[in-house]
Amino acid sequence: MQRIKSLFVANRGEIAVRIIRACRELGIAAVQGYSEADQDSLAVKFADKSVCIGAAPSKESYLNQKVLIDAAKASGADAIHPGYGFLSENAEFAEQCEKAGLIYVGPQSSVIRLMGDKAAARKLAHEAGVPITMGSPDPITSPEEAIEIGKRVGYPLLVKAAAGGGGRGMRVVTQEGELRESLERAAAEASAAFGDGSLYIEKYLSPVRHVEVQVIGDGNNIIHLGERDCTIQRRHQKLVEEGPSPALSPALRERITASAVALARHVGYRSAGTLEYIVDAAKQEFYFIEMNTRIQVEHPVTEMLTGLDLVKMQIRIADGEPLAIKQSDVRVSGHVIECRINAEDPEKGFMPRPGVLGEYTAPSGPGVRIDSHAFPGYKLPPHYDSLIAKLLVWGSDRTEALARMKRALGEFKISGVPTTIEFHKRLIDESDFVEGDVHTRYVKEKMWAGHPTQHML
Ligand code: MV4
Repeated sequence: MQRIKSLFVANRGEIAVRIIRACRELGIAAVQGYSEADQDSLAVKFADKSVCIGAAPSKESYLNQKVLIDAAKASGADAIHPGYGFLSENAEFAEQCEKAGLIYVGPQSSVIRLMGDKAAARKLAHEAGVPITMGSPDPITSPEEAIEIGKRVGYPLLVKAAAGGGGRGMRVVTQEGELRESLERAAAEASAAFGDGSLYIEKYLSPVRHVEVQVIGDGNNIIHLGERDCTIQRRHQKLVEEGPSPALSPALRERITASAVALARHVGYRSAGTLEYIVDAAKQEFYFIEMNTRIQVEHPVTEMLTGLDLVKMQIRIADGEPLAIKQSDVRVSGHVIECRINAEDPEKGFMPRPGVLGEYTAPSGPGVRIDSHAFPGYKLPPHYDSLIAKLLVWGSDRTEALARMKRALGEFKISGVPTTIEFHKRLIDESDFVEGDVHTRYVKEKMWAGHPTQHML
């Protein structure tokens, strides 16, 4: 007994298109909420119905909770999908949807709230037996307490905002003499940015890789769908994701995925979620850092590796269906690489460069998937992120995937805006990347050394 007959898409761009496609395959009508800047978007063209939800600035449209919920109700939708970014990890929004009688496609609002507190999530991980870095067990209450922790775990330290995440509000402290001032500044920044100045402290590990485990559950049956390696990033913006991670031995993979399932089970997780870890490849050790309670940009990496449709699974679970598969049904096959094609200028610190696309010719052929909302003549609004397309390739092994990505990048023709295509072409020829020998500071230190940066990590 399918309850969801019509679903409201509270997002834009490629993920809106992705959600509409899932709805279409499930026989669910899709209602697209769009801002004035997105009137001519592919999502509006593909949806069964569309509703303008306000002006171009996100605050007046994609972040306007009341307008979105009212529009969803007025359209007759039974459910709402938040996509990624915007309101996708806002516990208040999920709760208001539930109160308004809309099925929220995502975890319970209580779980979003729990994991949104990154200090609490760290503690839950510890309870579930998941390794965490040395540091404060709770948010710190005084500079003296922080100094004690510093003496115990040693420097460098990383001061993190409990309400932050994704690298926002993080600060490296190299010695005790800097600690007081760093705490003051970090607390002030966190208060201003998140309305919550709570901080916690961890030993800063470097160099590390960034590996995340995809989980999906119905609250009772909770499984993992393997990992993705997102080490190639710059200023916490991911540029390339791949799976399986070239840095994990089979034994380490077994442990990290088992730990993710243990933590997801500990909170009775429902929907798709991702557990982020940092991995010390040399020592073959891993540490949980945070959990994302949304569908992620890079979810198609996992879809291509497993043959599963994560967005359809999310919708079915939200509709009350039990998860249709068990862990032993999941097979990760081959190797997948995703390159984010952004309208950015890598020569200018990856500065966003919105504009109008002239030519837009996307690659295709064996093993290629493109998730995009772009087309020739598309005007990229300056109000949102600069993603033009996600280019994914599958290969029977990493070598084939690399060759295929190189071939596909060569076919990709975009004019009118600078893009990250040339960056990816360069990366794919770097021996360190080919050999899988990279860390999270690789792009900054090895590939764009000497270019302007605006960030400390
Ligand atoms: C760390 C770390 C090193 N040591 N925590 C960045 C994003 C946020 N989710 C947590 N992050 C990090 N936490 C400790 N104790 C290094 C990072 C980090 C990072 C992590 C994943 C992907 C990219 C990164 C880039 C810089 C720093």
